[in-house]
Amino acid sequence: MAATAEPRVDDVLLAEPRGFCAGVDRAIEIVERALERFGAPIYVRHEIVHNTYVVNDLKAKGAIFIEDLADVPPGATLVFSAHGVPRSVRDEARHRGFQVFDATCPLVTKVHVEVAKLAREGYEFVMIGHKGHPEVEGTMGQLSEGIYLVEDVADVARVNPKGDKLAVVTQTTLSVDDAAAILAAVKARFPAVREPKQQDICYATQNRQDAVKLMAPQVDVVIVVGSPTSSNSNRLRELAERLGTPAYMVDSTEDLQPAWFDGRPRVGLTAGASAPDVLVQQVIARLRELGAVSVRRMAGVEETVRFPLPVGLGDKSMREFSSSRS
Ligand code: 0O3
Ligand code: SF4
Repeated sequence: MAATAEPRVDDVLLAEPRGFCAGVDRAIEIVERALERFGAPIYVRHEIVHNTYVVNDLKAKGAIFIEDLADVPPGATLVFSAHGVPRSVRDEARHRGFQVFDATCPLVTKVHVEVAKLAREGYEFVMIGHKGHPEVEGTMGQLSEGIYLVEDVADVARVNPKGDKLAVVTQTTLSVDDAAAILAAVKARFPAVREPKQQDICYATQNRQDAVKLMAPQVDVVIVVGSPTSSNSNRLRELAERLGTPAYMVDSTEDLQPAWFDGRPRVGLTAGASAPDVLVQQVIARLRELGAVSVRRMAGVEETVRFPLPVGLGDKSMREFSSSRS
């Protein structure tokens, strides 16, 4: 019997931008610098970012990832993950006297600050996000009450605020289109609802989704590099599928299945905000083994956002913050 030929990839199109955002870059650097400065172990509450490779790499360097502060010994150095923490966690860490470095993305902190400020003015909140996600727990956990989670349009009907001052906030990594539909439903039910001046969905989420919207119609299959726990990576895969292009998420090259490219020679490649470029390069190398002869970068928005590191973790790192929203 004749052997079946392996499916052939011809062309790889790389989405721009893709991969690390400024918040992820900063969060990983905080753990690395804490390890350099204070030595192992450094405790990290929750995965610093939702990526298997990043977490394993930091574990190998001496980071210990925990979910419960009860697992952190007295006197330890503790880093909060990029997704942010509820106030109760921050308070507990302070009471137990840990040396804390906060790797919460400044764009998540901005949402926390807004929630706290408006709550003092008497507002309640609708939060658009995914139940159980650490960022949602962190943002909702800025208040002890008066913040109602909606995951979809149907949930909006179930919100029953006690007063008449209502504001809306969102998770930073949502599907831009889903969030707009849910926000429209919130505004239809509560016409006076207060919206953020600038949407909470961040520049990186917006830019990566915009890039997939451009790329997906030009290819036969989309590969998203990202871990299953990564919300923003899942949204990229889902978006490509919604645009009619089969799409798969891979945590590493081992997940790539040649059958995906059967009769689909044009491959689009992108990566979630927490997926390191080394994995993208490994995927490209594997696609070359499968026959790819051309690897082209799409034109896209250049991102220049940089966030400074926390005080105590470095000076040469005080990089300027400039905005580059698309
Ligand atoms: O929030 P998400 O699951 O997408 O988190 P990741 O994959 O770690 O990516 C970084 C985004 C983040 C820290 C929250 O905005
Ligand atoms: Fe910050 Fe956006 Fe990156 Fe989240 S995805 S860490 S909010 S820049």
